[in-house]
Amino acid sequence: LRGAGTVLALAEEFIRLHHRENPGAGSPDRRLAEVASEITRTGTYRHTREELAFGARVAWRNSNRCIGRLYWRSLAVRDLRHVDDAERIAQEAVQHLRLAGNGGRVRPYVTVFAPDAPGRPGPRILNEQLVRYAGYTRPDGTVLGDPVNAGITALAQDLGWPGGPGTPFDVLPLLVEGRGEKPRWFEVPDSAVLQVPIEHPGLPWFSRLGLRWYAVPAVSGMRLEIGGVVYPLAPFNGWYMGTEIGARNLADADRYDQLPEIARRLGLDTSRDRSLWKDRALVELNIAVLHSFERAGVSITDHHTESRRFLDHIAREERAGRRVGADWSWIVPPLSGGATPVFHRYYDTEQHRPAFTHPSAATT
Ligand code: HEM
Ligand code: NRG
Repeated sequence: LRGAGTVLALAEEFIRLHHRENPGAGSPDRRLAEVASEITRTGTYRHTREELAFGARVAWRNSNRCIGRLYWRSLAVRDLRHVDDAERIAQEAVQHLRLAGNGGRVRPYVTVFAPDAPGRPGPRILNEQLVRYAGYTRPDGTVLGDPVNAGITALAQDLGWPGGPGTPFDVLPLLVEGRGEKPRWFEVPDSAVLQVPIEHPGLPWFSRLGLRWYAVPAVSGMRLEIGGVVYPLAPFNGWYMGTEIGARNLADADRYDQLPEIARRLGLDTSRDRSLWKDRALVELNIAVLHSFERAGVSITDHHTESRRFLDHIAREERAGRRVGADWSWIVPPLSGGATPVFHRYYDTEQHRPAFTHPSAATT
């Protein structure tokens, strides 16, 4: 929890930033006085709609792990700060998926729900993302589905979710904690979850692996912090970079672990590391992911294009007088790192505010 003094200092820093970057908003002095008196009275303050939209866009701009920041100005901000009950939150989260999915032409959105206030924590969604695939733990300890979601799947079942059809790609319900309420589960309708079956442009057997992924990565497990105000529920999305799916989600040994099967079907020698069977399987899987999304008319980017754009972004920001923070180990793609330009340099690692933060991370 933050004292009024910290809130005031963070608020002042943010209001000054907002006015510095938006000369049309006029002199900051009046707004600063207003905010100071509101914080003295209530321990917090209400952002204007302009401040909220600017704060959310800058939080994206400041996301050091994100390679996709070139378009930070185009983030669409849904102001739902008046919504704090589980039922409405579930509805609006589903609406977020529909708006963002946009029939395949994915649009970056953030939906901002009620903020924390002194003694009155805001609502939350316990899922890491609005769309996630269940991971059912079998009695022998193995997992059907996505092992990364085994914990939330068990929690959903504890809360009374009867479970899905039992495929490796069952969409989990949303576990929503309204303000001051216990968590409840809400099914996400199929019609709101755009998904892409994975096939390969040159390998007919590939589709028989039965792989798929969802179109919209909508992160719901991070908090949005703007000028000392914490929005614990502010799900955001862009579109996928192919490697997130093809080099991690479907490939990692502790996720869908598809490389051994793909290598086997490619007829590779999996008994020796130096046959590079993993590398060859990875490339085919990533070709399949990009091809399938493109064919389905669903937005996706590749790691070469996105790396170039990210360096453009840094150059453009520097021309605007701003230093871009970045986390090398997250920015460099998990496939062909050294073949992308983002590999061959270092980055400032300072974390600027406003920011998206993990609830577990230390706060100032
Ligand atoms: C992380 C790409 C939009 C905020 C990432 C990562 C990638 C990425 C590849 C690394 C993920 C990983 O390794 O697990 C993109 C692309 C976008 C996009 C292609 C297309 C528009 C956005 C938007 C926001 C955002 C709209 C916020 C408004 C973040 C944050 C992280 C991240 C906070 C770190 C997540 C974490 O710590 O787990 N992004 N992004 N990104 N992105 Fe983006
Ligand atoms: N790697 C995760 C998603 C993390 C965020 N990635 C984005 N964000 N592209 C996964 O589900 O694979 N975004 O807002 O577009």
